[in-house]
Amino acid sequence: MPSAFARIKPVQYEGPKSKNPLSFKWYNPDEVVEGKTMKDHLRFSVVYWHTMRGAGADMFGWGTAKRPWELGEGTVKQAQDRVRHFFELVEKLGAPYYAFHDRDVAPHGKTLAQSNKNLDAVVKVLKEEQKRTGIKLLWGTAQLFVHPRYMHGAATSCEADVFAYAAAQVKKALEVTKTLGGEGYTFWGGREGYSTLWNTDMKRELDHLARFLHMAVDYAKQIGFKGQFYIEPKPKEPTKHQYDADAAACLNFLREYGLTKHLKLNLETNHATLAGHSMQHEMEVAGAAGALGSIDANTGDLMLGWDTDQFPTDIYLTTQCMLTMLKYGGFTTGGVNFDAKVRRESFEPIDLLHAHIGGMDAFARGLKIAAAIRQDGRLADFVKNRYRSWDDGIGRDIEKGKVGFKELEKYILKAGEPKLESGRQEFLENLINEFI
Ligand code: XUL
Ligand code: CO
Repeated sequence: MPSAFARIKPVQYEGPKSKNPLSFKWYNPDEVVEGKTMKDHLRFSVVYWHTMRGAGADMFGWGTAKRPWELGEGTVKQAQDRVRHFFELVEKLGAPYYAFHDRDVAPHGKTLAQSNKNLDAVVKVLKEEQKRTGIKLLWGTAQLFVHPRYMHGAATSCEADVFAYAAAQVKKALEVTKTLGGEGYTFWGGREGYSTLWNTDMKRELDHLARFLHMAVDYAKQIGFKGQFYIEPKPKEPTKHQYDADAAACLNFLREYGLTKHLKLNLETNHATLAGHSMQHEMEVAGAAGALGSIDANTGDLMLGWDTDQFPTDIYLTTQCMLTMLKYGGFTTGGVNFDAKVRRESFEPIDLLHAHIGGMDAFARGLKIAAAIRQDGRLADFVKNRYRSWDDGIGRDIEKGKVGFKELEKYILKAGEPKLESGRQEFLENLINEFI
Protein backbone atom coordinates (compact mmCIF):
# COMPACT_ATOMS: atom_id res chain seq x y z
CA MET A 1 0.00 0.00 0.00
CA PRO A 2 1.67 3.29 -1.03
CA SER A 3 1.45 5.82 1.78
CA ALA A 4 -0.51 9.00 1.25
CA PHE A 5 2.74 10.82 2.00
CA ALA A 6 5.05 8.67 -0.13
CA ARG A 7 5.89 11.51 -2.53
CA ILE A 8 6.66 14.02 0.19
CA LYS A 9 10.33 14.49 1.04
CA PRO A 10 11.36 14.73 4.70
CA VAL A 11 10.90 18.34 5.79
CA GLN A 12 14.28 20.03 6.32
CA TYR A 13 15.43 23.26 7.91
CA GLU A 14 16.21 25.73 5.11
CA GLY A 15 16.24 28.98 7.09
CA PRO A 16 14.06 32.12 7.04
CA LYS A 17 14.97 33.06 3.46
CA SER A 18 13.68 29.84 1.94
CA LYS A 19 10.58 30.08 -0.24
CA ASN A 20 9.96 26.35 -0.08
CA PRO A 21 6.63 25.92 1.76
CA LEU A 22 7.59 22.38 2.74
CA SER A 23 10.67 23.45 4.68
CA PHE A 24 11.28 24.78 8.16
CA LYS A 25 12.24 28.43 8.30
CA TRP A 26 12.91 28.47 12.05
CA TYR A 27 12.75 24.94 13.45
CA ASN A 28 16.31 23.67 13.24
CA PRO A 29 16.23 20.53 15.40
CA ASP A 30 19.94 20.46 16.25
CA GLU A 31 20.37 24.18 16.88
CA VAL A 32 21.31 24.82 20.49
CA VAL A 33 19.33 27.38 22.49
CA GLU A 34 20.16 27.95 26.15
CA GLY A 35 22.34 24.84 26.20
CA LYS A 36 19.80 22.43 24.70
CA THR A 37 18.82 21.53 21.15
CA MET A 38 15.53 22.86 19.80
CA LYS A 39 14.37 19.27 19.42
CA ASP A 40 14.89 18.63 23.14
CA HIS A 41 13.36 21.92 24.19
CA LEU A 42 10.19 21.60 22.15
CA ARG A 43 9.53 17.85 22.12
CA PHE A 44 6.96 18.18 19.31
CA SER A 45 4.13 15.70 19.21
CA VAL A 46 1.49 14.95 16.54
CA VAL A 47 -1.99 13.85 17.62
CA TYR A 48 -3.62 10.85 16.03
CA TRP A 49 -7.21 11.99 16.46
CA HIS A 50 -7.36 15.25 14.51
CA THR A 51 -4.61 14.29 12.09
CA MET A 52 -5.88 10.88 11.03
CA ARG A 53 -9.52 10.75 12.13
CA GLY A 54 -10.74 14.31 11.74
CA ALA A 55 -12.78 14.52 8.54
CA GLY A 56 -13.89 18.14 8.84
CA ALA A 57 -17.55 17.41 9.63
CA ASP A 58 -19.46 20.10 11.49
CA MET A 59 -23.04 20.59 12.66
CA PHE A 60 -24.01 21.76 9.17
CA GLY A 61 -22.10 19.46 6.90
CA TRP A 62 -20.37 16.18 6.27
CA GLY A 63 -16.68 15.68 6.37
CA THR A 64 -14.78 17.23 3.48
CA ALA A 65 -11.28 15.86 4.02
CA LYS A 66 -9.70 13.63 1.40
CA ARG A 67 -8.17 10.89 3.49
CA PRO A 68 -7.13 7.79 1.48
CA TRP A 69 -6.67 5.87 4.74
CA GLU A 70 -10.38 6.28 5.52
CA LEU A 71 -11.55 4.49 2.35
CA GLY A 72 -12.68 1.13 3.72
CA GLU A 73 -15.07 -0.65 6.00
CA GLY A 74 -13.59 0.38 9.33
CA THR A 75 -11.90 -2.97 9.91
CA VAL A 76 -8.94 -3.69 12.19
CA LYS A 77 -6.83 -4.22 9.07
CA GLN A 78 -7.71 -0.73 7.88
CA ALA A 79 -6.84 0.65 11.34
CA GLN A 80 -3.46 -1.06 11.14
CA ASP A 81 -2.77 0.41 7.69
CA ARG A 82 -3.80 3.86 8.90
CA VAL A 83 -1.08 3.67 11.56
CA ARG A 84 1.53 3.24 8.83
CA HIS A 85 0.30 6.36 7.00
CA PHE A 86 0.45 8.25 10.28
CA PHE A 87 4.00 7.28 11.09
CA GLU A 88 5.14 8.21 7.63
CA LEU A 89 3.72 11.69 8.14
CA VAL A 90 5.24 12.11 11.61
CA GLU A 91 8.56 10.82 10.31
CA LYS A 92 8.58 13.28 7.41
CA LEU A 93 7.79 16.12 9.81
CA GLY A 94 10.65 15.02 12.06
CA ALA A 95 8.45 15.21 15.15
CA PRO A 96 9.80 12.95 17.89
CA TYR A 97 6.46 12.16 19.60
CA TYR A 98 2.79 11.36 19.07
CA ALA A 99 -0.33 11.02 21.22
CA PHE A 100 -3.49 8.98 20.80
CA HIS A 101 -6.82 7.88 22.32
CA ASP A 102 -7.57 4.15 22.45
CA ARG A 103 -10.63 4.43 20.21
CA ASP A 104 -9.08 6.64 17.55
CA VAL A 105 -6.45 4.08 16.72
CA ALA A 106 -8.68 0.99 16.86
CA PRO A 107 -12.38 0.45 16.10
CA HIS A 108 -14.99 0.11 18.87
CA GLY A 109 -16.01 -3.52 19.35
CA LYS A 110 -19.50 -4.76 20.31
CA THR A 111 -18.15 -5.71 23.74
CA LEU A 112 -15.27 -4.46 25.86
CA ALA A 113 -13.44 -7.73 25.20
CA GLN A 114 -13.77 -7.18 21.43
CA SER A 115 -12.62 -3.54 21.71
CA ASN A 116 -9.61 -4.67 23.72
CA LYS A 117 -8.79 -7.28 21.09
CA ASN A 118 -9.02 -4.67 18.33
CA LEU A 119 -6.79 -2.36 20.31
CA ASP A 120 -4.16 -5.05 20.87
CA ALA A 121 -4.01 -5.74 17.12
CA VAL A 122 -3.37 -2.06 16.37
CA VAL A 123 -0.96 -1.57 19.27
CA LYS A 124 1.14 -4.30 17.72
CA VAL A 125 1.57 -2.11 14.61
CA LEU A 126 2.09 1.05 16.67
CA LYS A 127 4.91 -0.76 18.42
CA GLU A 128 6.46 -1.91 15.15
CA GLU A 129 6.27 1.59 13.70
CA GLN A 130 7.74 3.16 16.85
CA LYS A 131 10.62 0.72 16.56
CA ARG A 132 11.10 1.36 12.85
CA THR A 133 11.09 5.17 13.14
CA GLY A 134 12.28 5.91 16.70
CA ILE A 135 9.16 8.03 17.23
CA LYS A 136 7.92 7.82 20.84
CA LEU A 137 4.62 8.09 22.62
CA LEU A 138 4.27 11.37 24.54
CA TRP A 139 1.04 10.24 26.17
CA GLY A 140 -1.84 7.89 25.75
CA THR A 141 -5.43 8.40 26.81
CA ALA A 142 -8.85 6.77 26.72
CA GLN A 143 -11.74 8.15 24.72
CA LEU A 144 -14.53 8.36 27.29
CA PHE A 145 -16.90 10.69 25.49
CA VAL A 146 -17.91 9.48 21.99
CA HIS A 147 -19.94 6.38 22.86
CA PRO A 148 -23.56 7.04 24.00
CA ARG A 149 -22.92 5.11 27.24
CA TYR A 150 -20.92 8.14 28.38
CA MET A 151 -23.71 10.66 27.78
CA HIS A 152 -23.96 11.45 31.53
CA GLY A 153 -20.20 11.36 32.00
CA ALA A 154 -17.75 8.52 32.62
CA ALA A 155 -16.19 8.72 36.11
CA THR A 156 -18.90 11.26 36.99
CA SER A 157 -21.83 9.33 35.53
CA CYS A 158 -24.96 8.93 37.67
CA GLU A 159 -24.79 5.22 36.75
CA ALA A 160 -22.26 3.08 38.65
CA ASP A 161 -21.95 0.56 35.79
CA VAL A 162 -20.73 3.35 33.51
CA PHE A 163 -18.04 4.24 36.06
CA ALA A 164 -17.04 0.57 36.06
CA TYR A 165 -16.95 0.44 32.25
CA ALA A 166 -14.80 3.57 32.10
CA ALA A 167 -12.46 2.13 34.74
CA ALA A 168 -12.07 -1.05 32.70
CA GLN A 169 -11.36 1.01 29.58
CA VAL A 170 -8.72 3.14 31.34
CA LYS A 171 -7.16 -0.01 32.82
CA LYS A 172 -6.57 -1.29 29.29
CA ALA A 173 -5.43 2.13 28.02
CA LEU A 174 -2.84 2.28 30.82
CA GLU A 175 -1.61 -1.19 29.92
CA VAL A 176 -1.11 -0.32 26.26
CA THR A 177 0.46 3.04 27.11
CA LYS A 178 2.94 1.14 29.23
CA THR A 179 3.55 -1.42 26.47
CA LEU A 180 4.35 1.43 24.08
CA GLY A 181 6.72 3.11 26.53
CA GLY A 182 4.42 6.14 26.87
CA GLU A 183 6.03 8.98 28.82
CA GLY A 184 2.68 10.13 30.13
CA TYR A 185 -1.03 9.50 30.38
CA THR A 186 -3.67 12.24 30.11
CA PHE A 187 -7.12 12.60 31.64
CA TRP A 188 -9.27 15.05 29.79
CA GLY A 189 -12.75 15.02 31.34
CA GLY A 190 -14.63 14.66 28.06
CA ARG A 191 -18.10 14.65 29.60
CA GLU A 192 -17.14 15.01 33.25
CA GLY A 193 -19.42 17.91 34.02
CA TYR A 194 -23.10 18.68 33.77
CA SER A 195 -25.77 20.10 31.50
CA THR A 196 -28.08 21.13 34.32
CA LEU A 197 -27.74 21.25 38.10
CA TRP A 198 -31.41 20.22 38.46
CA ASN A 199 -30.39 16.59 37.92
CA THR A 200 -26.85 16.69 39.31
CA ASP A 201 -25.32 15.74 42.67
CA MET A 202 -22.11 17.69 42.18
CA LYS A 203 -20.43 16.64 45.42
CA ARG A 204 -21.00 12.98 44.69
CA GLU A 205 -19.73 13.31 41.12
CA LEU A 206 -16.55 15.06 42.27
CA ASP A 207 -15.95 12.38 44.91
CA HIS A 208 -16.32 9.75 42.19
CA LEU A 209 -13.91 11.53 39.84
CA ALA A 210 -11.31 11.60 42.62
CA ARG A 211 -11.92 7.91 43.40
CA PHE A 212 -11.42 7.13 39.72
CA LEU A 213 -8.10 8.98 39.57
CA HIS A 214 -6.89 7.29 42.76
CA MET A 215 -7.75 3.92 41.19
CA ALA A 216 -5.71 4.87 38.11
CA VAL A 217 -2.74 5.86 40.28
CA ASP A 218 -3.01 2.57 42.18
CA TYR A 219 -3.26 0.52 39.01
CA ALA A 220 -0.27 2.30 37.45
CA LYS A 221 1.73 1.30 40.51
CA GLN A 222 0.53 -2.30 40.24
CA ILE A 223 1.64 -2.66 36.63
CA GLY A 224 4.81 -0.57 37.02
CA PHE A 225 3.71 2.26 34.70
CA LYS A 226 6.03 5.13 35.58
CA GLY A 227 4.79 7.75 33.11
CA GLN A 228 3.53 11.14 34.27
CA PHE A 229 -0.22 11.54 34.77
CA TYR A 230 -1.79 14.75 33.48
CA ILE A 231 -5.17 16.34 33.89
CA GLU A 232 -6.26 18.64 31.06
CA PRO A 233 -8.43 21.62 32.00
CA LYS A 234 -11.32 22.79 29.82
CA PRO A 235 -14.27 24.87 31.06
CA LYS A 236 -17.06 23.79 28.71
CA GLU A 237 -17.82 21.89 25.51
CA PRO A 238 -19.19 19.29 25.25
CA THR A 239 -20.89 19.87 28.62
CA LYS A 240 -22.16 23.24 29.80
CA HIS A 241 -19.70 23.11 32.69
CA GLN A 242 -16.71 20.79 32.93
CA TYR A 243 -15.39 20.11 36.43
CA ASP A 244 -11.77 20.54 35.29
CA ALA A 245 -12.63 24.12 34.29
CA ASP A 246 -9.18 25.72 34.40
CA ALA A 247 -5.74 25.29 35.95
CA ALA A 248 -6.80 26.75 39.30
CA ALA A 249 -9.93 24.58 39.51
CA CYS A 250 -7.90 21.46 38.66
CA LEU A 251 -5.23 22.26 41.23
CA ASN A 252 -7.86 22.88 43.88
CA PHE A 253 -9.52 19.56 43.04
CA LEU A 254 -6.22 17.67 43.11
CA ARG A 255 -5.33 19.25 46.47
CA GLU A 256 -8.72 18.58 48.01
CA TYR A 257 -8.52 14.90 47.11
CA GLY A 258 -4.85 14.27 47.87
CA LEU A 259 -3.79 13.87 44.23
CA THR A 260 -1.25 16.68 43.72
CA LYS A 261 1.76 14.39 43.88
CA HIS A 262 0.38 12.18 41.15
CA LEU A 263 -0.90 14.54 38.45
CA LYS A 264 0.46 17.56 36.63
CA LEU A 265 -1.46 19.71 34.18
CA ASN A 266 -1.66 19.39 30.42
CA LEU A 267 -2.71 22.88 29.34
CA GLU A 268 -4.35 23.71 26.03
CA THR A 269 -4.43 27.20 24.56
CA ASN A 270 -7.99 27.16 23.25
CA HIS A 271 -9.23 25.70 26.56
CA ALA A 272 -7.50 28.55 28.39
CA THR A 273 -9.19 31.18 26.25
CA LEU A 274 -12.60 29.46 26.61
CA ALA A 275 -12.05 29.81 30.37
CA GLY A 276 -11.41 33.53 29.92
CA HIS A 277 -7.65 33.23 30.50
CA SER A 278 -4.58 33.55 28.35
CA MET A 279 -2.44 30.45 27.87
CA GLN A 280 0.39 32.23 29.68
CA HIS A 281 -1.89 32.78 32.67
CA GLU A 282 -2.71 29.08 32.83
CA MET A 283 0.95 28.14 32.49
CA GLU A 284 1.94 30.56 35.26
CA VAL A 285 -0.76 29.16 37.57
CA ALA A 286 0.49 25.62 36.93
CA GLY A 287 4.15 26.60 37.10
CA ALA A 288 3.74 28.36 40.46
CA ALA A 289 2.21 25.15 41.84
CA GLY A 290 4.99 22.94 40.43
CA ALA A 291 2.43 21.30 38.13
CA LEU A 292 3.40 22.54 34.67
CA GLY A 293 3.52 19.27 32.77
CA SER A 294 2.75 19.49 29.07
CA ILE A 295 0.94 21.68 26.56
CA ASP A 296 -1.66 20.99 23.90
CA ALA A 297 -0.54 23.58 21.39
CA ASN A 298 -3.26 25.20 19.35
CA THR A 299 -5.15 28.45 19.24
CA GLY A 300 -8.74 29.61 19.22
CA ASP A 301 -10.45 32.35 17.29
CA LEU A 302 -11.15 35.25 19.61
CA MET A 303 -14.25 36.16 17.59
CA LEU A 304 -15.81 32.74 18.27
CA GLY A 305 -16.96 31.16 21.50
CA TRP A 306 -16.06 27.57 20.82
CA ASP A 307 -13.05 25.29 20.57
CA THR A 308 -11.73 25.85 17.04
CA ASP A 309 -8.43 24.02 17.69
CA GLN A 310 -6.48 25.92 15.04
CA PHE A 311 -2.76 25.49 14.55
CA PRO A 312 -0.73 28.08 16.46
CA THR A 313 0.94 30.68 14.24
CA ASP A 314 0.90 33.74 16.50
CA ILE A 315 4.47 34.57 17.48
CA TYR A 316 3.36 36.54 20.56
CA LEU A 317 1.52 33.48 21.82
CA THR A 318 4.43 31.09 21.27
CA THR A 319 6.87 33.60 22.77
CA GLN A 320 4.74 33.85 25.90
CA CYS A 321 4.45 30.05 26.15
CA MET A 322 8.18 29.55 25.79
CA LEU A 323 9.09 32.39 28.17
CA THR A 324 7.01 30.76 30.89
CA MET A 325 8.22 27.29 29.98
CA LEU A 326 11.87 28.34 30.20
CA LYS A 327 11.21 30.19 33.44
CA TYR A 328 9.98 26.96 35.03
CA GLY A 329 12.89 24.88 33.72
CA GLY A 330 11.43 23.55 30.44
CA PHE A 331 9.64 20.33 29.63
CA THR A 332 10.64 17.13 31.38
CA THR A 333 8.06 14.47 30.53
CA GLY A 334 5.79 16.77 28.53
CA GLY A 335 6.07 18.48 25.17
CA VAL A 336 4.43 20.69 22.58
CA ASN A 337 1.56 18.47 21.45
CA PHE A 338 -0.36 19.79 18.45
CA ASP A 339 -3.92 19.16 19.53
CA ALA A 340 -5.03 21.08 16.45
CA LYS A 341 -6.93 20.48 13.25
CA VAL A 342 -6.84 21.88 9.76
CA ARG A 343 -9.83 23.90 8.59
CA ARG A 344 -12.69 22.14 6.82
CA GLU A 345 -11.73 23.93 3.62
CA SER A 346 -8.13 22.65 3.82
CA PHE A 347 -9.15 19.19 2.73
CA GLU A 348 -6.02 17.72 1.16
CA PRO A 349 -3.42 15.61 3.00
CA ILE A 350 -0.72 18.16 2.11
CA ASP A 351 -2.55 20.68 4.32
CA LEU A 352 -1.56 18.54 7.30
CA LEU A 353 2.07 19.25 6.44
CA HIS A 354 1.57 22.99 6.03
CA ALA A 355 -0.28 23.07 9.35
CA HIS A 356 2.36 21.24 11.36
CA ILE A 357 5.27 23.03 9.70
CA GLY A 358 3.65 26.36 10.60
CA GLY A 359 3.09 25.31 14.21
CA MET A 360 6.61 23.95 14.61
CA ASP A 361 8.16 27.07 13.10
CA ALA A 362 6.01 29.33 15.27
CA PHE A 363 7.17 27.53 18.41
CA ALA A 364 10.81 27.46 17.30
CA ARG A 365 10.60 31.19 16.74
CA GLY A 366 8.88 31.68 20.10
CA LEU A 367 11.68 29.71 21.75
CA LYS A 368 14.39 31.81 20.12
CA ILE A 369 12.66 35.08 20.96
CA ALA A 370 12.06 33.98 24.56
CA ALA A 371 15.73 33.01 24.91
CA ALA A 372 16.78 36.41 23.47
CA ILE A 373 14.52 38.25 25.92
CA ARG A 374 16.01 36.25 28.78
CA GLN A 375 19.56 36.84 27.54
CA ASP A 376 18.88 40.58 27.28
CA GLY A 377 17.69 40.56 30.89
CA ARG A 378 15.81 43.87 30.92
CA LEU A 379 12.41 42.26 31.38
CA ALA A 380 13.52 40.07 34.28
CA ASP A 381 15.42 42.99 35.84
CA PHE A 382 12.34 45.15 35.62
CA VAL A 383 10.20 42.57 37.44
CA LYS A 384 12.89 41.94 40.05
CA ASN A 385 13.30 45.64 40.67
CA ARG A 386 9.54 46.11 40.95
CA TYR A 387 9.51 43.85 43.99
CA ARG A 388 12.70 45.13 45.61
CA SER A 389 10.84 46.46 48.68
CA TRP A 390 10.42 42.81 49.71
CA ASP A 391 14.13 42.04 49.68
CA ASP A 392 14.92 43.73 52.98
CA GLY A 393 13.42 45.89 55.70
CA ILE A 394 9.71 45.58 56.38
CA GLY A 395 9.06 43.54 53.21
CA ARG A 396 11.49 40.85 54.28
CA ASP A 397 10.02 40.83 57.80
CA ILE A 398 6.54 40.26 56.35
CA GLU A 399 7.70 37.45 54.09
CA LYS A 400 9.55 35.80 56.95
CA GLY A 401 6.49 35.98 59.19
CA LYS A 402 8.29 38.16 61.72
CA VAL A 403 5.61 40.84 61.97
CA GLY A 404 1.82 40.97 62.37
CA PHE A 405 -0.87 43.63 62.12
CA LYS A 406 0.25 45.39 65.34
CA GLU A 407 3.83 45.84 64.18
CA LEU A 408 2.68 46.93 60.72
CA GLU A 409 0.37 49.55 62.19
CA LYS A 410 3.26 50.93 64.23
CA TYR A 411 5.51 50.87 61.17
CA ILE A 412 3.10 52.67 58.86
CA LEU A 413 2.17 55.31 61.45
CA LYS A 414 5.82 56.26 61.35
CA ALA A 415 6.58 55.70 57.63
CA GLY A 416 3.52 57.55 56.32
CA GLU A 417 1.98 57.22 52.85
CA PRO A 418 3.65 54.54 50.63
CA LYS A 419 5.55 55.80 47.57
CA LEU A 420 4.59 54.02 44.34
CA GLU A 421 6.24 53.63 40.94
CA SER A 422 4.70 53.19 37.48
CA GLY A 423 3.95 49.66 36.25
CA ARG A 424 5.25 50.74 32.79
CA GLN A 425 3.05 48.34 30.84
CA GLU A 426 3.44 50.26 27.58
CA PHE A 427 7.21 50.51 28.01
CA LEU A 428 7.35 46.73 28.51
CA GLU A 429 5.11 46.03 25.53
CA ASN A 430 7.48 48.11 23.39
CA LEU A 431 10.43 46.24 24.86
CA ILE A 432 8.93 42.86 23.87
CA ASN A 433 8.33 44.22 20.37
CA GLU A 434 12.05 44.88 20.00
CA PHE A 435 12.49 41.10 19.88
CA ILE A 436 9.55 40.03 17.73
C1 XUL B 1 -10.60 18.06 23.62
C2 XUL B 1 -9.18 17.75 23.84
C3 XUL B 1 -8.81 16.33 23.84
C4 XUL B 1 -7.75 15.95 24.82
C5 XUL B 1 -7.46 14.47 24.88
O1 XUL B 1 -10.91 19.40 23.61
O2 XUL B 1 -8.36 18.64 23.95
O3 XUL B 1 -8.45 15.97 22.56
O4 XUL B 1 -6.55 16.58 24.54
O5 XUL B 1 -8.58 13.72 25.21
CO1 CO C 1 -6.27 18.59 24.22
